[in-house]
Amino acid sequence: MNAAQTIYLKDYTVPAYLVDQLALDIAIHTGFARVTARLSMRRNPAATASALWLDGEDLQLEALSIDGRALSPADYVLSDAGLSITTLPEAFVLESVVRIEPDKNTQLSGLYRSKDGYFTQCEAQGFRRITFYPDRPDVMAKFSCTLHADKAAFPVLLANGNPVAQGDEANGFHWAKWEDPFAKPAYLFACVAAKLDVVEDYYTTTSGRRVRCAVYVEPGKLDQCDHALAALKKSMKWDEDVFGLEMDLEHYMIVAVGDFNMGAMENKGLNIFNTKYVLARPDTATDTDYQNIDRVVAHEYFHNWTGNRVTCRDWFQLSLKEGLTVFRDQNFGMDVHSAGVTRIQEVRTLRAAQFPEDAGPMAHPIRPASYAEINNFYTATVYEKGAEVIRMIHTLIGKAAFRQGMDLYFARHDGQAVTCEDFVAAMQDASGLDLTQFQRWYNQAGTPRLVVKSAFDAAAKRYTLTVTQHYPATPYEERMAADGLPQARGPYHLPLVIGLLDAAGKELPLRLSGETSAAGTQRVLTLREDTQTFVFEDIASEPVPSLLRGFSAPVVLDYDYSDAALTHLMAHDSDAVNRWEAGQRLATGILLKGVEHKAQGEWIPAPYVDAIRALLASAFAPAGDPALVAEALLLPSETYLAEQMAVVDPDAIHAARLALRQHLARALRSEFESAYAQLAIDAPYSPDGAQSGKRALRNACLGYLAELGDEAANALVLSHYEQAANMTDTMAALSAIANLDIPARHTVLDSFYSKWKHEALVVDKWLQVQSTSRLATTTADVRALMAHEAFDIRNPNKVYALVRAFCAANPKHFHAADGSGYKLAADVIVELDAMNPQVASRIARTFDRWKKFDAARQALARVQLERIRAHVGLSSDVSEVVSKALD
Ligand code: 0A1
Ligand code: ZN
Repeated sequence: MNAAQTIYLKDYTVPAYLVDQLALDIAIHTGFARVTARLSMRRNPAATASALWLDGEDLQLEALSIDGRALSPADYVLSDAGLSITTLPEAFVLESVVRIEPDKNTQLSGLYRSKDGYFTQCEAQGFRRITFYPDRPDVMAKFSCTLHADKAAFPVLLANGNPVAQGDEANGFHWAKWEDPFAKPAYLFACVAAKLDVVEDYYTTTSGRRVRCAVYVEPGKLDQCDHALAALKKSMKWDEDVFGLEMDLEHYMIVAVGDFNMGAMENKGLNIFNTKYVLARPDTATDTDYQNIDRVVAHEYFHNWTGNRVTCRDWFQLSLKEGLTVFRDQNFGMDVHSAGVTRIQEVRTLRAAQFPEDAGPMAHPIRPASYAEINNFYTATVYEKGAEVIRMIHTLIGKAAFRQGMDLYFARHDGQAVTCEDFVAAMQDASGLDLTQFQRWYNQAGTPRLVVKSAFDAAAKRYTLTVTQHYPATPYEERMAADGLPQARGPYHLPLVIGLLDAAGKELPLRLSGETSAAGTQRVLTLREDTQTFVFEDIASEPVPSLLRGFSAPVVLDYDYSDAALTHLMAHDSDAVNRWEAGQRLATGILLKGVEHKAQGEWIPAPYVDAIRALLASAFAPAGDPALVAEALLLPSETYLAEQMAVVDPDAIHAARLALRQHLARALRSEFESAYAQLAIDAPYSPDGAQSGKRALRNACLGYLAELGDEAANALVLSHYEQAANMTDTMAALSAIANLDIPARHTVLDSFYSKWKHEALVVDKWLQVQSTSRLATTTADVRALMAHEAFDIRNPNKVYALVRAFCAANPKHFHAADGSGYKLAADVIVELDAMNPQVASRIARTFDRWKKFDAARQALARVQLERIRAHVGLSSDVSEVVSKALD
């Protein structure tokens, strides 16, 4: 653990030595493992430096030799961070033997123990915790890996690539050797020695390669693998169909592990997944879980090209692989589920997670110019905003040119470690569109605000839109300037997709001044300047503009819509995102008024209730889409509302949102009841779009009815729970029950736990409904649950379900006026930091927006942040987050 030291993109230099081959040998013994690494190295002709640097962390060096000649400690310099050697031949074989202690590895980075065996996680810098190595993504080598372990305890031995040999050894051990034919950076290495069950299937690629697809899971869980395996085959087909990209190995393995810091990892041919994104059975997983599995399986699979075949030159370029791969998995999601719903969910996530990040102390561009701890940069900005940036290129140049750009990118860079500029250059060269200015998206932090003004000239039948960009500097720019690296700022190049609706809701043909004829009813307006004006001709009456369709750019759109205009868009816009968005704007306006008046008096307009009634009815019209209606019924979250306020009042926000839900429930009770009855499903469970959409709407109706709190409503919720035949329905009822202060609450929660205590992922759901409950006892309940047998602070999923959900998804209690929520978070961060800094740091991020609250809350948060910062031995992960927050 060390104090945060800043690393700069401008200091990048090429590695002094390259590795052609790496032969790894890992022997797992009781209490320790011995790792022998043979690196075939040569000087990098492009380098000026001549010293060799090998990263190494928590390794006990047992032997080191060059070309078979043992080195003595006088031949190298060894520190906590690695090893350097100055005198070396042009080419040589370096062999090291180290001892490591995977059983004590609570960080879950490098080689570590989980229940069923040993697993690895090497991104970003875990490989250096396995052996001495130039652990940087621009060093790509061909790996072989021989594993040795006790055969009875760890019968499955896996590594990247192809199995080439195996055998038995003395003392009940066995061994297996794997070879990966593709050169790769160390962060893509993986191995597993465990007791696991496996399910297999085959996929034949267009060019005829037969790929063995295998999912390995904890013994006894084979009945929860089908969906992940099917998702893998769907992803393989999709990448061939859409991008012409085929699987390049004969083995594609997914291994599920219960202890994992993140979602999943794209190691070449051997993905390691959090069980959360593999295991699913109708009675254990919700529709959302099923969809997430599709997306994460696809994401890791798509990395095989965008990330593995072409990787990142350095970690500043992380969005090169992540933004692009998220964009690809989003499009997969839009193709295999509903396009509209998928896009709406993305917009919601972006606004809930990324916009606040861009507005807070950790603001950074998708390609930051500096960082203290790279693990802190696996962020919503690098991933989700990164995907939006790729989507804008796609919108600006069009689908066909985008595909040509991808082809050119692979033609130029297959097998290389490259930069974001290389990607943009391929897109520019393929399309002919100048993307120089577009690159600002890679370098500027903060969410731009587009202020749009409209003017209508009835006599001239002319409609004018004036768009002004605002992009004030963020703490990131201030920090860079203080470091002597001022960042130039300027307007963005972005696509603003629009349409115009007439009074009947019809889309108008769009002819810009100077054009001879209209070109359709939807246009991509290109913005490049601080202020631009667009004039539309032949507009007979004042239209309602539908702006930023499909959320065509990651910006805040500021246009002074009347409530009537929003209701009109909600009912008629052909763009699903904007229909949804109109409803969200309307609700946001009402809720902020409610917050201002502390939900007193007549603050809910009757036309809004009518609009919601019409919305619900539209689900049952011939072309109705229940899934979209379910999305639209969901009010803006408390966190989103908080972002809209100058000084956040979490109690007033909670009260207003609850009051609006209760008001709608009372006003539309019979509509919700009849929709609930009509949407009952008889068919056997399937997570498909049609069925899950109906369930989502039915459960949204149940959620509203549960707000009534009378006997009939409570009885309905309890009977929904009793009759639920799948986890989606069970959780819909359970989360409502968790908010009710009724005696049945305890009985239900207790019986749920007894039924599911042996299914870790279901226990996580049980923890989370309690940590996100509204009830006044929640903070005390979370403390009590931390001492429950179901909780384990060393398991990231448990910490995320109980603690992170409390901090991030229960603003009323996290921001409690007495500071009890902040204290709870800080207690966990301090305790966890010593074991798993990455997870501790993720919890610390929930303090990001503390300066938006009132002075009393700020004072309470500051006490906790300072207490964390002062903690002796604090990790660089938490230190970076807390120091930036306190700045
Ligand atoms: N590359 C993975 C995410 C990931 C990153 C870091 C990890 O450990 C610290 C694990 C996974 C992905 O994008 O899916
Ligand atoms: Zn990824």
